[in-house]
Amino acid sequence: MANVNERSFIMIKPDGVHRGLVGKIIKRFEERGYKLVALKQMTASKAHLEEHYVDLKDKPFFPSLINYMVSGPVVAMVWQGLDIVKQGRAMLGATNPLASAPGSIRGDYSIQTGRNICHGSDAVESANREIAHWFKPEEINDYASPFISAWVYE
Ligand code: IDP
Ligand code: MG
Repeated sequence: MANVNERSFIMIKPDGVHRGLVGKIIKRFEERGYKLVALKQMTASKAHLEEHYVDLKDKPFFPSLINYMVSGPVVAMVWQGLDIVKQGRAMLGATNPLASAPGSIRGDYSIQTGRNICHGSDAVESANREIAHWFKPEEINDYASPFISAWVYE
């Protein structure tokens, strides 16, 4: 069943913020036709990031991943629209920028896996978990957008 209210957690990592790519990344999702329903900049704590990446806690790169992610502010967002989880992953590109197609965010702006600019949820279930981890319910704006309803969807 088509769900135009599907949500994904998309985050610009500290390298993306430092490199001034926030506007460019937001623009790609806006231009695609997705709706921004939550956004905040924050410097996340180590504990918060360890919980976000809990599935990776046994990986050898986990400590360096956490050090990278606590090193500066991130821009946390919730984007909404049809197939946003899958489309968001496609727009980001592969985890390793070497495998990311030019035209994707990672394929255009990054070179190494450990500095790959952005995060996107990999499934609807993980999106729901991540959104609840980063945002309070009242920080998410459930608003009608007549232009999107009429001109992005049939
Ligand atoms: P994803 O971000 O594409 O979903 P995950 O496998 O969930 O990829 O890994 C989370 C993040 O951990 C990656 O985006 C990247 O920043 C980092 N990472 C993953 N694999 C490696 C690695 O082999 N070396 C260094 N960092 C890695
Ligand atoms: Mg992942």
